[in-house]
Amino acid sequence: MDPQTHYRACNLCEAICGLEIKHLNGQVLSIAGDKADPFSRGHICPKAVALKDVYEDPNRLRHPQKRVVGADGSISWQEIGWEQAFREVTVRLREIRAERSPNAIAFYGGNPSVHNSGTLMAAPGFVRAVGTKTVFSASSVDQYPHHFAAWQLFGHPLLMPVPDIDNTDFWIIMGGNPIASNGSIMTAPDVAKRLRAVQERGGKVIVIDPRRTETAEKADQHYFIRPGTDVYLLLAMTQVLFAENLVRLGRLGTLVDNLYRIHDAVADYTPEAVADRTNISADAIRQLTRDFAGAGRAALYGRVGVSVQAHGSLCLWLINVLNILTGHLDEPGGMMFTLPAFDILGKKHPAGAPGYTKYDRFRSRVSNRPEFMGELPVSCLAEEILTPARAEGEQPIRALVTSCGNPVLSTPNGGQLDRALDALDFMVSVDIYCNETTRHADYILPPATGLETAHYDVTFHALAIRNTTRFSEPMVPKPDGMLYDWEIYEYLRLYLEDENYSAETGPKPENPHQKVDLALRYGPYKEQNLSLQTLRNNPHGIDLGPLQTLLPDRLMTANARIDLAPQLLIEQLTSISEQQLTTQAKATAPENLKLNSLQLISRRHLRDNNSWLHNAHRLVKGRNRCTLQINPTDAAQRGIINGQTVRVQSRVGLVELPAELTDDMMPGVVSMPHGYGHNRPGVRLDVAQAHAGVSINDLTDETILDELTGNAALNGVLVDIQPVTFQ
Ligand SMILES: Nc1nc2c(c(=O)[nH]1)N[C@H]1C(S)=C(S)[C@@H](COP(=O)(O)OP(=O)(O)OC[C@H]3O[C@@H](n4cnc5c(=O)[nH]c(N)nc54)[C@H](O)[C@@H]3O)O[C@H]1N2
Ligand SMILES: Nc1nc2c(c(=O)[nH]1)N[C@H]1C(S)=C(S)[C@@H](COP(=O)(O)OP(=O)(O)OC[C@H]3O[C@@H](n4cnc5c(=O)[nH]c(N)nc54)[C@H](O)[C@@H]3O)O[C@H]1N2
Ligand code: SF4
Ligand SMILES: [Mo]
Repeated sequence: MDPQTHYRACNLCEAICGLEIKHLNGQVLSIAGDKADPFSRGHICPKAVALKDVYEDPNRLRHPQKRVVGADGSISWQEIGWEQAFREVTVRLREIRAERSPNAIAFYGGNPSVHNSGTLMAAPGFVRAVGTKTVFSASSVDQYPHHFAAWQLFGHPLLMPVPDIDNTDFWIIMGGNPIASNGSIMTAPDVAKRLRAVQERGGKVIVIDPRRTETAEKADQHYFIRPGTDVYLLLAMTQVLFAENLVRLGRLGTLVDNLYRIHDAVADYTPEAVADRTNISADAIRQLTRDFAGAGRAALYGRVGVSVQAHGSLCLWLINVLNILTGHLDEPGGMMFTLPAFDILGKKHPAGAPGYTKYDRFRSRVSNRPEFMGELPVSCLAEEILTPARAEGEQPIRALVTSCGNPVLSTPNGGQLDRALDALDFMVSVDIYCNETTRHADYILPPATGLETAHYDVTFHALAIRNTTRFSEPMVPKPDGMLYDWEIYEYLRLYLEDENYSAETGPKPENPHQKVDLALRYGPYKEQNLSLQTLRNNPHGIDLGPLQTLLPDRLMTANARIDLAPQLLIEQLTSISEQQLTTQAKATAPENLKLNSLQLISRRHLRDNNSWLHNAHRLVKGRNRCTLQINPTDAAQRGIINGQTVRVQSRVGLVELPAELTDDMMPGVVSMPHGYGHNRPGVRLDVAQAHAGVSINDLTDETILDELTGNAALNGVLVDIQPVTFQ
């Protein structure tokens, strides 16, 4: 038999590159970029080959696992059938719900949920069947502030603008490293080439980051900014716009309200007032603002670095405001809105309706944090488990379902969460590995994954810098005895809803990809006769053209206007203006830390993918990437030499790892990758354990949050660093 060729989109990161995979009888022979994909044009990165590794990985779970504790306390895992797994899991969930309450059962959804249309569309049905409000996800260690700003300004949390980098002449990147991450809230395959193209047409790229990143290396200019101080830079840039009469609202002039309130709110934040705090000189702030305002086509783009900090929501709000005030929002080459073939925004609210309301409808029990988008901040998860009921009717979490997530490594104070998971009565994980989180589960339910699945990028087409659409079929049928993720959620729902449910005679799981078909048929491109069948006939994907100007039609606010100065954000700004110290600095100043503490930030490497690709041999080989990067001056002050093991301590924990001395770090700031720390008992990841590293989130502090959203402030944590001396 001849090898077959399979075309699909890589679902590992947000770039959704097209792949061309040669395979024979289910054996992967090669993975290359799909040159006929109109969007990615043949680009791939080294992670794409890891799809083969995951597909073949002997550690990947292929049958439901039940944890068995022996008489001597030893733990073993028993392979069981699906019928037994579904029945036992739902019996326990029903019991806990009856004895306690639905809210005693928590749910955590991790990042791959969004990269997996089966989970994305089927998991919510199961959560509704449980009836719990205690829902968490990786969104609150990531992009909550983006959603919050989008909701406050444009009326819907998913209406987030993306930089039109193919047409821009001036691109400011704050707190993003797309050359390593391949872009985020900006689906842009081959971002390196697109960045180069900006420069080749005479444009400029400016990076603002406490680390001289791989992106900064390629940029025209890079400014070191002190972690957590971006809000002050943004306030000062806005102040300069008013002070130098650079505000040009352009087409949006008739749509915006409360311009004067912005003017008043920023008036005190002159460049001189913020220069020391931010580490960016007043002259540089003025020049940057003038250049940005004066550029014909310019985009100010911020990402994880400005989102996972104590002022995340203020930063994302001001970034949007700056784009609006300079006429760069909703204009080619600026920050633009997408019109995806599967439109995730849903229907507009009827005139007079209150608009989007999913904020603060309820609060977390222990820290009183507001709900947002139907979820609570994951920083609260451990305390919700560990804090007993303090009053009649209070309901601690007693059971947890995790889906595509590894919060022990990915959320702040992961060490505490690790301990909290042991205190649960019951835990279930829908996951392909037994890792740092899922090893605590009573049952692990592994879905077919990657090459075995059908996939439509519901989310990332909606965040792409060009409107395109593409559907991936499974490369091979899923192996006998395996279920797709959507089947697992649908069965859990069916067994939960009816205790006498039988898979033989009862209703069958509903394939969520039918929803894709409907969305395509009745979506924005219905005149082009889009359907699942059209996409099947076009396996390289279909180009729907560059981003278009969409306002005011696309606005989702109740009054179809943009309030530049929403009350919640103005109040938050007033409260930080009144503080001498930032919330972050206050909360991170533990008495036992020395005054010469450094600020810890995270970094990403092209060959990592959060916590879960370290079992792919070819992605972890080579030099150890789990190092503490530190500026040589800071190292010398502490007597630290390159390669030496250092002890890093924060309020919440302590880790030891090798130091890597580099001028790429701003003095006063150190960096570690996240997603490492595989050296825990019971983890079944042979390759990852041989490259275990340590977890940055054993240092990050769950009490430091963005006040408005509860998003974790993972960056800027104060740490004390000492060389480890061997005796
Ligand atoms: N300090 C620090 N912490 C961070 C960050 C940071 O920059 N610094 N970044 C944050 C960000 S942006 C994010 S998004 C989070 C990510 O946080 P998480 O989503 O909690 O972590 P991941 O490492 O992505 O875990 C993915 C899990 O999904 C499983 N998985 C993979 N494929 C499938 C599949 O097809 N089906 C199922 N059911 N499971 C699958 C993997 O085995 C793994 O257990 O981490 C956050 N944590
Ligand atoms: N290779 C790889 N690709 C990935 C991932 C991965 O783990 N590995 N994860 C995926 C996920 S889940 C996401 S969300 C995206 C994230 O995509 P990006 O946002 O591009 O990710 P990072 O590389 O973490 O970039 C954040 C930058 O912010 C900087 N920074 C830290 N603190 C501050 C600060 O206070 N101010 C400013 N201005 N900058 C700061 C950091 O130095 C870093 O360079 O990447 C995705 N792609
Ligand atoms: S850039 Fe992202 S989508 Fe493209 S091949 Fe690499 S991991 Fe896959
Ligand atoms: Mo993320």
